[in-house]
Amino acid sequence: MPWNEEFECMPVGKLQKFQLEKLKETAAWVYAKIPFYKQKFDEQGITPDDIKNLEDVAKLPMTVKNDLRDNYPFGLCAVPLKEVVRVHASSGTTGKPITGPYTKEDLAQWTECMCRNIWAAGIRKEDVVQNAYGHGLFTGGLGFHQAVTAMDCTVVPTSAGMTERQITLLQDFGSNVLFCTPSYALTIAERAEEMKVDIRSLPVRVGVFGAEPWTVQMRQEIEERMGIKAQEAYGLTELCGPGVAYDAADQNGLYINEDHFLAEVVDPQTLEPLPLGEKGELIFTSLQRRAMPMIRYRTKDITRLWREPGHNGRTFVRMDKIYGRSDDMLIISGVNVFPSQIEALLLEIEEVEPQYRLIVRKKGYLDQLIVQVEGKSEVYEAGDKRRYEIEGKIAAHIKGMLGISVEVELVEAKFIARSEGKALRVVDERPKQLR
Ligand code: DLL
Repeated sequence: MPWNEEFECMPVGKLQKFQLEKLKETAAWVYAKIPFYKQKFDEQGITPDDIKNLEDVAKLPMTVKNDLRDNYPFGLCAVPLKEVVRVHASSGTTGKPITGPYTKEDLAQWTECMCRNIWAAGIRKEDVVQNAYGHGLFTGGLGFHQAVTAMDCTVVPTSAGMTERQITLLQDFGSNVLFCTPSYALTIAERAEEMKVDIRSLPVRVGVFGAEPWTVQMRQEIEERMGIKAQEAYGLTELCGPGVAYDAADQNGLYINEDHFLAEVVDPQTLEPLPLGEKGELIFTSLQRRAMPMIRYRTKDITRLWREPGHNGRTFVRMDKIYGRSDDMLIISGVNVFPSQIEALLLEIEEVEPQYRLIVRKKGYLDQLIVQVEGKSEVYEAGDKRRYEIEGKIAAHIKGMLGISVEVELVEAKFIARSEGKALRVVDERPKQLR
């Protein structure tokens, strides 16, 4: 399956007409099939017939993660289970998991959306792909698997973990494509260095990374360390998994599969829609899903959207790399800070490794941020004086760029647990009621 030129390059007016038609269909579908949505529409005094243009999406009620938890496992499913051919789920860190059921058509559409992502990364039938996303309930493994299978690539489904074996298989099979989270890509690169394997000289030439926030600086770090191009995948279980948005060879923003997902950006406090270009919370309405459509789903992901002629004639609206999640935003000395801003600054310091953790504590009434980052071994081993010097340098850099005072702890190699999936970057030690 190649890319979908018809939709990916569709003139915007025609695309928006298509979106409107699908939005009306989806609203009618959820209103008829899902009591939860019927009730929400009724409470808001709106029916599917009130949707006359795309902006009318703003009249529809929003859906949040708790709605999915409250209706666990299949309360938001619009079809009987016998029409569901797959169920994925995401564990989340608190509470019940949320489910992602698919009809046969949903699955085919998801595969097609993923093929666009993989094609845009320059991957073709001849390629040998090592898929190190977790296989199972997580949408990453199977989502990528089914698409490369549809594209007739050679797929090696290693799943995540057993890092030494990942490296040995990369060597033995000569895979030239790697799929995993960006933090796992770093773990693989580091382990290869320890195994004295020159990963840059292996045939791997491109990776498709996603499932967690990572900065442009982190992308460059991975590209340099592995000698590859690092492309991106974005998505969430609630909408299908990966396949919602992806970048192309120009690595200039992620194209949103707009024939399937209608994107809005809203002010996370007032929930008012924001114009293109402004930073806010990303909201999605699925346009073609049948088993579990989503109406104005609040992703909590912060980004901005823009539209301009794209790579190879693509017309889809683009989103910036995710800056962070609104629930990961820290308020330090009155300044809003995303972990990604700290990541970008740490990666500018040559004496440290790209392995860090942010610890948030309460000190009196104020939040206190402790930045733990691994020093390069020669720096860490040079003794206390050198360590204090680097800690001071990092703190001053952060103060200079973000205006906040943080405590920096240079820690030794391997102090920070290595990730095989989504990295844990923030440890919140504040009492729950004070967060
Ligand atoms: O992480 C789906 C996925 C799998 C995407 C493989 C890409 C690759 P969930 O586990 O439900 O689904 O987590 C969704 O992960 O709301 C974002 O906060 C974050 N996320 C996903 N992709 C990116 C990305 C999968 N490229 C949540 N950049 C989303 C930043 C991302 N954050």
